[in-house]
Amino acid sequence: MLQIPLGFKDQPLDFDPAASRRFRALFISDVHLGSRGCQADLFLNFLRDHDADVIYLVGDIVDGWRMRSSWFWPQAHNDVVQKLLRKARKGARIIYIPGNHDEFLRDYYGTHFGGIEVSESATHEAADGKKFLVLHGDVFDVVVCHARWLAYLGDWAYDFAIFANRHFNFFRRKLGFPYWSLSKWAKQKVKNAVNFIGEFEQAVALEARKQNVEGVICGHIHHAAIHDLYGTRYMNCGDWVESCTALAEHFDGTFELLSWTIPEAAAMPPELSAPKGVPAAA
Ligand SMILES: [Mn+2]
Repeated sequence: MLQIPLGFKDQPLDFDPAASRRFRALFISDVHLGSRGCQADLFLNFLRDHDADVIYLVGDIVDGWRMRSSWFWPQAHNDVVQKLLRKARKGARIIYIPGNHDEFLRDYYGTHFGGIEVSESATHEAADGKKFLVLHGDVFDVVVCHARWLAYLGDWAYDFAIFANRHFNFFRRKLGFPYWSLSKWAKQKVKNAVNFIGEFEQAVALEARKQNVEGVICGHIHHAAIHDLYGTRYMNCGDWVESCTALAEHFDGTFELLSWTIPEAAAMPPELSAPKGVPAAA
């Protein structure tokens, strides 16, 4: 099949429908529609070529926190929403688990729009019967920031911190404060930045162990991964701002990280190798 350079609005896209990749489940997080960093053209392209029986939107799909201050909603962002609604109409089950950037959707747990269900978290049962907790992951920010203190204080402090964090950003938003970013915090504390991915992964994996499931599927830190380093299976979808990755479950229950890149990018002149009108990630 001919691969057409991706992410170009001014070039026709002509995918062979027969060549589309079909999965049992797809997990996508951190698309950040409504922000300038969002690689909507690439994501749209990915959606055209990939399909699944169940699609989990694992948070921060829409960047609502930003939209409040400045409206940024080009056609490609609209096309992504249309494409998802269309997939729902055609029979895919789509479950939207809000993250911290689209937490305005947290008022809508248990409801659905255009066939897309909104839920705080989900348990995904793989083809082989193994169960996985699906959540965005921002509730663990507090654990990452205060890991040493919480370990010292014990289980109740850990549980309380997660409980408090669940409401922390909600009140910040209601009071009109700017969004508090974990990654910004980590970058300022250079020593912690090295460990913060590991600490996040550890906190999320622990939650899977507590809930007695095989593992966890999350997003939030924009770092795709599949591993068993912390006693349970940890899988992170990555993001569509920098890395353009998604997690897929095959029909036999095995999982794979998909990286959506432009095969011809290396051969293209540098000014053509990035989607137009998409500046570097904020
Ligand atoms: Mn997030």
